Amino acid sequence: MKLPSNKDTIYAQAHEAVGAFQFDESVVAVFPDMISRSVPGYQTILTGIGELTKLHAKPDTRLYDLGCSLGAATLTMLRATDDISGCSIFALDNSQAMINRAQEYLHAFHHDTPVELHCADICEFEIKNASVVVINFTLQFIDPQAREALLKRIYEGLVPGGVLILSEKIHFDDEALQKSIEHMHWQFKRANGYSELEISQKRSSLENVLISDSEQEHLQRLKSAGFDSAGIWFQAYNFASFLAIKS
Ligand code: GEK
Repeated sequence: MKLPSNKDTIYAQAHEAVGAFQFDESVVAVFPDMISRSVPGYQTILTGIGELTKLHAKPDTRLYDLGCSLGAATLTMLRATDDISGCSIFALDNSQAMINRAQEYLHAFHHDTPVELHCADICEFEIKNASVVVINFTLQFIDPQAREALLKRIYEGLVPGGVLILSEKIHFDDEALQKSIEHMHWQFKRANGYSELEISQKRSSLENVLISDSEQEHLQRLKSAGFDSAGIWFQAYNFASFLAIKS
């Protein structure tokens, strides 16, 4: 199910000075359009989150959507837990504007699994008795120094057999590879109607806000957090989703 959205034109006009990107009201109004025209494979990842949830969610456990924005992943997890008794979903975001709108969408969708929406920092919220934890394109906005501690807390909060689904924009340490794959991403944005001005202003606004890691850094960090099994289950250009399983 696609969430309704206005067209993203935030960077269509030249800004005198491009400020740091913020998840405010103006972004909330266009968010589903923005993310699906900017992140290759976004819808496929949402579908995959549903499938992986069906496979790994256990009765009487919690599921978490950390950095839920408008709740797109929460909705796919809700559908996937229809037949699993005693599950509850905790969806968190530290943008009040996102949480308010997510609340409206979730209200309009009938479901049996209870959902708690919280305006909270994912680095501080308690994670326990979890069978599925999703972080869909949010770790990249967390202070790099705080990332390992967050993953460790997630690992500790998972039940045996529980999984973390982590999607991120990644970079490549090899310069030639990085250049070519970044080109593919910009072509994807052009094909989706973004102008050169929009692409370059958005890029400036995300500088020092979205800090990516490489595939190797992610895998190393997941291992240090305690996960024995971890790997990429989906990748489109420089956007990848990892599955990590607690044995
Ligand atoms: C989706 N998962 O559609 N604590 C809580 N939330 C945070 C924090 C934090 N410390 N930092 C950033 N956020 C969604 C898409 S968007 C990805 C996630 C993107 C929130 C922020 O407010 C925003 O809503 C979200 O993380 C990132 O499947 O815009 O590229």
